[in-house]
Amino acid sequence: MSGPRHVDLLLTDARIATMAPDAGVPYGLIDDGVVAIADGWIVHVGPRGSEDGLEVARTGSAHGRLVTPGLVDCHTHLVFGGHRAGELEQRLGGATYEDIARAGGGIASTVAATRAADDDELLASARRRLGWLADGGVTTVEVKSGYGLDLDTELRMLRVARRLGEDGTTRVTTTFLAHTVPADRRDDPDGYVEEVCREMLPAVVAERLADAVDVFCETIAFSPAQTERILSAAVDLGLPVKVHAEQLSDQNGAALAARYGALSADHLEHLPPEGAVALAEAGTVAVLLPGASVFLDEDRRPPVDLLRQHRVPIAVSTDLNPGTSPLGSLLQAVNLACTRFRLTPEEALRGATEHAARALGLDDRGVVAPGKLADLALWEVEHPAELAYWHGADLLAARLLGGELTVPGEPGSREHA
Ligand code: DI6
Ligand code: FE
Repeated sequence: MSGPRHVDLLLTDARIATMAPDAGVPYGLIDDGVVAIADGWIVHVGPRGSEDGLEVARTGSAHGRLVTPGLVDCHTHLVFGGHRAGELEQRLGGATYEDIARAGGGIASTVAATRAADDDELLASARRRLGWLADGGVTTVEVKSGYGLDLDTELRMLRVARRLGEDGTTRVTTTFLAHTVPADRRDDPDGYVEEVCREMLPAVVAERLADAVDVFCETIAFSPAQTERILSAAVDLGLPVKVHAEQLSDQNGAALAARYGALSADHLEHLPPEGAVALAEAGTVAVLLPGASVFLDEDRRPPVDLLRQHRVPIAVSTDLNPGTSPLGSLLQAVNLACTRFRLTPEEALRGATEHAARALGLDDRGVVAPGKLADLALWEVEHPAELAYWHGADLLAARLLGGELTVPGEPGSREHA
């Protein structure tokens, strides 16, 4: 045996919702616990006193606050130009999301604004939105492309997303999203799909700009056959895949995603029973996006009982985007997942931590346990269910990213705990 284990920081007096899946108690709760951190990683978690024998350099008290894993937002489109507040007014006047999209608004209008923005503008607005999420306890965020639709702008979006990660305030994973067929290619959608597969994806891979590939499988975007062509090209290039599936209609997108071993199938309001079975068999995570459901005022809800029955892991995310979910708080999505989709607070919090990490294919975060990154959120609440209960409230006291403290309101600040 070597000597006592060196610890950089011992966090004490913490009520820890570890979210460990096998803990046998709700939320994996440790009422009065400690977390030991070395080199940015968690090396020990346990009740008060369990730290005996560790060689501790520094101790910091959580003062009885609730500690959770840093939140993981596994589905966002937070890099884009402009905004679409005008469409809210149009929809309140009676137009539907599909009406606006077919009339050349919708995604197409954000594509125009994104192409027109230079890299610095895209970076500045994305940083601001990332700051909202970080101030709400998010430590890892997935960022999709998909508002360029041409090679140059798609690459620019992904480079901006990578630069957000290099800021070091929040961990960023990137996804190339085949979002829709651009207006000037509507006469030859299959030709556009071939361009995505033969030019865009290889260029993205050559620059290592994407950690995954996503396709919007929908009547206003890509057909199941086109979606399959893109998934297959992505898998051939060695990239994990995911699908925007069954958001507005049943296209069998979830079953298709499962067939390609997708990390996740996202939205799922129109998921049929066979789709749930397919997700379960493939181990694909169901990502629920209640912000879009509320903003579009969709009657249809994802079949949560069916997902539970087949033990499909459920994640919850903001879907932060300018058209269907201008939502800058993951806890708000957790709240809506409960009030609108009837998830339990524990399911919803697991959906923004453990299962969200799984939806990104990451097993080094999302749980407070030894061997995981020291990405933590400290909250001004007593019970973890409160995280799903209060909404529109600033509950975050602090975040730790790799063991380093950041304080809400200063997403760029890096002071030591
Ligand atoms: N589903 C959505 O809800 C967003 N994209 C997608 O695939 C909407 C994107 C937009 O309207 O800008
Ligand atoms: Fe989305």
